[in-house]
Amino acid sequence: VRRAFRRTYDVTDLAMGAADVLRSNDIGTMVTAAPALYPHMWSWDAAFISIGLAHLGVDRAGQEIRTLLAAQWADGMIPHIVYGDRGGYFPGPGRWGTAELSASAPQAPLTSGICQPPVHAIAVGRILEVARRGSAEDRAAGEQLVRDSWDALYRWHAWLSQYRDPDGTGLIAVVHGWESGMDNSPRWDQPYTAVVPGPDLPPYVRLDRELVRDGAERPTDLEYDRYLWLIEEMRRASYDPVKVYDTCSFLVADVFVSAIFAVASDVLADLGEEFGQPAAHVAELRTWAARSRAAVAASCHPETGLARDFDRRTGQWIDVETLAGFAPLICGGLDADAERALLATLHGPRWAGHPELVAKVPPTVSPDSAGFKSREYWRGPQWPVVSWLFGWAHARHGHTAAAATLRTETLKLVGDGAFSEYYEPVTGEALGSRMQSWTAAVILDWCT
Ligand code: 9YW
Repeated sequence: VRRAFRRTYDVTDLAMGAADVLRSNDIGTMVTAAPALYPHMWSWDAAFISIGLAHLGVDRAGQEIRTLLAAQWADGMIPHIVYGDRGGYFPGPGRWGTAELSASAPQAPLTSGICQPPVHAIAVGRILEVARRGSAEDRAAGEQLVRDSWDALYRWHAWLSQYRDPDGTGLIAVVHGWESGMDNSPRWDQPYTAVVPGPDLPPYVRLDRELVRDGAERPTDLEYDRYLWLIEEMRRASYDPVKVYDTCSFLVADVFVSAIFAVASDVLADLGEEFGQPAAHVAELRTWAARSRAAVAASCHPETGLARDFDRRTGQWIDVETLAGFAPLICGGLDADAERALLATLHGPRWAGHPELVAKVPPTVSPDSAGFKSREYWRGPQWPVVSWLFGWAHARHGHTAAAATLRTETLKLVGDGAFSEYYEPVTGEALGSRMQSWTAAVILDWCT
């Protein structure tokens, strides 16, 4: 029996609820990604969280970015987790061992040894916009943040270009599904078959299973074995980015990360021009942006029009239909007809406009696709944070009406005030963690 979905929301109430979530997850210099399930700082979460924080105080938003950048590795990588001083998450810093094994990793704070999608320049740009709507102090704080973070963000983009696209193809590779941010997406099923955990995989105990009762909402144990085995491989390469690229059994050019890299490089170049940063660095960012934008467009399947990942180990395109296929809508680069067609597909009856959905929010996998699992993490549920990213990109590329629809439909979805990590698309049930910080942050941005 389908539960009646009658969710009404009040924008002021939602904004107040979102602000409460951010405040209560704030442990001082970091807002943890979620209260119990993720009690540390995650890289791309921190970027979205800082956008939400900007509405509570530009200084506090800047502090979040500064906390993250203080953990940047000497070679330029921004790590995917910055550990706070609480435990409570597996794998913790001991499992990674980055401070002992890597020459580039900081001794403090402790971090993981991989990265996440480069949305940070987008966040700094958005914080500046919010700051410029505020007081003279807000404005000054926003501008100071750009000056203080620009070079670190440039070095981060340079790291991605040098170590994750060494041949200059425009597609940025990931060495772990976690780096995509879409951990167990069906995009990774094929490449993960080549990740074969050895008998010497050290034993471990999952903590997430105790916090999310319904195991069907989280990745499986086999998936976790593979996730952990990749960490062993990287430990053996001492997290040297060249060795990892050459030896790791998972190496996939990620079209969604590449699209984010393209548009974020443009945002960073714009900021660099405005704030008088070195012209040579700005020019490099423009080159990377153009190259990645073209590569994302060139990856599109000739019939479906969806962009595709490329398995660098097997030399094969990955023909799996997921939300990541709409990557060209994040970075642009298609001709006008193709862009309109892709936009229509995203909002049409196979995706966000699917007649079974309670809110017209893009699901991570189409309900019409064989791989659709309505409750399982990145295999079907709707993620408000991803919806915000598409909305931001729509607005940037002039698709104003589509941006407005994503906003109202996502607000409807989260109208229960749980600020969940993800939602069941057919019933609207809140899934995963409640009081998830990045969900609250993007809702606050949309409601303010
Ligand atoms: C995990 C924090 C992170 C996100 C990822 C998401 C999830 C961690 O949570 O990964 O243990 O499952 O997949 O994108 O950054 O919110």
